[in-house]
Amino acid sequence: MKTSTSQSLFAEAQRLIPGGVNSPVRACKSVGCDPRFILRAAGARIFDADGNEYIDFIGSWGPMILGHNHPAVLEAIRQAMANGTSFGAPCPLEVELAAMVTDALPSVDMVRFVNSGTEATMSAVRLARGYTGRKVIVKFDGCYHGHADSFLVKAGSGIITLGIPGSPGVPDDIVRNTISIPYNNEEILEKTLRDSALDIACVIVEPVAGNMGVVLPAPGFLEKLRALTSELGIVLIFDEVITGFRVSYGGAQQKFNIMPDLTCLGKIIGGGLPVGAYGGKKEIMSLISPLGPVYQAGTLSGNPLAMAAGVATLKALQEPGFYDRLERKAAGFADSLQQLAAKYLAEATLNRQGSVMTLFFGPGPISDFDSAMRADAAKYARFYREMLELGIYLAPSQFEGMFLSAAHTSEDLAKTLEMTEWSFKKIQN
Ligand code: KE4
Repeated sequence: MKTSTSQSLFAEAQRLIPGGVNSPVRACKSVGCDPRFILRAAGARIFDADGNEYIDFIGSWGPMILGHNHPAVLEAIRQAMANGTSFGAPCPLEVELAAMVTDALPSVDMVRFVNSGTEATMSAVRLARGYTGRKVIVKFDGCYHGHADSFLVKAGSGIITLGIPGSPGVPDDIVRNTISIPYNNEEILEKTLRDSALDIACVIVEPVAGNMGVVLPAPGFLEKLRALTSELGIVLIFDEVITGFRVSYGGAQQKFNIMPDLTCLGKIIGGGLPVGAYGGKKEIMSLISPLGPVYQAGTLSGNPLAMAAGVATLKALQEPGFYDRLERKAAGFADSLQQLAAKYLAEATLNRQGSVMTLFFGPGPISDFDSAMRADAAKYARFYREMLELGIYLAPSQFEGMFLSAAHTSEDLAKTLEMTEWSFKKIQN
């Protein structure tokens, strides 16, 4: 593939932007190649600056469940744009999207929109600390909740991908108030919560982990987590930035029938524009300024264009049968991928929740950070590079998800499987 334009853009970008990217995982460092600079996207496809076309399985890291540039989303943004891009004042679209989110999630009585998943999770943790008067938060190894200081302890996503233990710049007294324990380990969970109950403000969890690769909750794990946090008066925060409106219209909490105290959202609810949100029980959300004393604010929160994109996206997701069709498509693709992996790879484990999945190049079962780390990231990197050259755009990390959308056709998936078989053969030796 010709990549000279991307290469020269990357050289210039590295002069001006740390690592040449505005988010580390995009630098493709862990998969041993330079990033392709993308000019445009449509449906299940993206097109780079050298004119190369790819079938896209990143989908902007989750938002593009409808596919890129869905006509209804584009039209909604166009209409909103004609009225102005930002008011710094409340607008009707915020109310409309808030109503859709609270209707979709019975555990969410009230919601506050922010501009990113990180803002959502950091605000939810501040709120939990304000509500309980306690300082300590509990997270799970390999889960990623954005880049706020409290979360950069044994975190997933770019932290795993770049192999860094945490991050300089996070003061010890912040780290001291974050406990990170193994995902899916009920025994350690119970001991940790009971030993420090009086100090723990909240547990924040990805109900389906997506940042150490996709890792599903073990049967009973989320139920145990809910029972313990309820008993001990600890706020349970579901970080549904990936799973919200992805694994079902009501998110993982609907799928697994668990009512968290607070929920964090992002990605899909912005339809590709910058939106995050946190919400939950009125008793807790009432503490948020200006209603209550816990402060949180944002210049562009509730931005009309982003709200319009979110409303249009959620309306499209309400189409009868949307999730059933996506599930059938994803299940069929995963089965075929699993068969190819079994045929060509010595060790492979496919974890999937609906339309988000990860093929680990390592032995299963993969149920937590340590087992995910057994995967052969170097082999994945070779696979990634082969697929990229064949026009298949995967996550540039073994420890991220692969996202299918409504826009992926059966021909797209058949071609992807054909290219996968070709790539498996190439990396075998
Ligand atoms: P943002 O601040 O990146 O919008 O959201 C942070 C976040 C919070 N919670 C979960 C479960 C998340 O997955 C994320 C962000 N996801 C990563 C990819 N797994 C974003 C990609 C990137 O960092 O460039």
